Amino acid sequence: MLGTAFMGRVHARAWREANHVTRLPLEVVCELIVSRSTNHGSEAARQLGFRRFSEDWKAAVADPGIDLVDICLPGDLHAEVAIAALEHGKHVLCEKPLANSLDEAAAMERAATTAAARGAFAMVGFNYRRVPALALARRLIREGRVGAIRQIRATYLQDWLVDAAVPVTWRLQAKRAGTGALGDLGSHLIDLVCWLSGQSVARVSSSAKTYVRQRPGARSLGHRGGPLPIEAVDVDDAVVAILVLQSGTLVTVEASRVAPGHKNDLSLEVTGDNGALRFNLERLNELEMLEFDPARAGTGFTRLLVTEPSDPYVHGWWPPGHVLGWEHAFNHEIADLVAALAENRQPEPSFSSGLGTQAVLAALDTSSQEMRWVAPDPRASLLDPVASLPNHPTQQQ
Ligand code: SOE
Repeated sequence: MLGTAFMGRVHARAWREANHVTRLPLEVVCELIVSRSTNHGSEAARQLGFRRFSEDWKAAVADPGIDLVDICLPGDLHAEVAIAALEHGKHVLCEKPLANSLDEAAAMERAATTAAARGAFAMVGFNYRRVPALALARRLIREGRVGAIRQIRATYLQDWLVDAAVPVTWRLQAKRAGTGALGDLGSHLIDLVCWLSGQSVARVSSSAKTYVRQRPGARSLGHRGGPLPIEAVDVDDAVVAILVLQSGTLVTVEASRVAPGHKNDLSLEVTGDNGALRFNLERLNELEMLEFDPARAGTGFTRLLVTEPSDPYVHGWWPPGHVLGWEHAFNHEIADLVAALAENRQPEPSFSSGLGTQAVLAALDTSSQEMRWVAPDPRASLLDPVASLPNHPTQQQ
């Protein structure tokens, strides 16, 4: 594993507990963690439960004792590490978004396609696909319970950057993260919208804004106290967008890291011609559902508590009502990944799917900068190859 910060810690926990819920078809051994310094590396290995540590990522991804490389690094490092690992025949799990640019993502996808032909597979970590309530939402949509989808409202709001005194981290530097709220949070929304609806994005219109243009600089290792130097912020704090999907579904998307009161608030509402579904990540065990009944037109949403053994991913956890948390989606992600590898098949979302998201992100960026509607690169259709939902009349654009 590469990366020992927030996402590294989250993934390490999930790998360590990989066998806790479902007996996996392969044994997981947390073998080697890569860190930039010996002190930090030995501490990270001890704390996160890895057998060895290394300062040399190139040797790590070539190590014959390693089967899979998990990349929990800033976006600017994804392409080089993932491509090297795939060329050494390792399976790869890479954090989202796949890369910082369409070109990098395309190179990663090519490397993944070549590696897959030799039995090494790559997956991108859009973890929210594995929240039980969202997986149930997808199942209900596929079963036709909301009818043909007309509109989707998708927002992902956080507030950790409201305060202008919060210092710069790599997530606020374009050279490291590509974009701000757009790539960090908007990428989740794009992935979910296409995965839930089974449609790809036909055109987008978007506007992004940076409200806090200067912040205290990134804390460097050599900093000896006193005020931090001021650094310019070159990524967006917030973005709003309209997406029109292939079959005419209208989608509004909003991502912000400067939304006071919203901690980690990913909300989705899917409206069809026969009903609707509503989800909020801060109440992630619940899904709200409405099935339209002309005889009871005043009826509102019904709250489903998604903790039944028959609900996706729930079997193997606790008795009904013993709710799961944010981190458990990573257990499900790893269980699905290991199951696919054991059967020598492609895990989802693949790097092709990640490239599709990247194409939409690039279109949103261009639209915002050039103040016009943009049709994404055709590779956006890789995001969900299911062109339309079964048993549904396709809406006309
Ligand atoms: C930080 O904004 C962050 O950790 C994202 O990078 C994750 O993808 C999201 O799941 C939670 O917030």
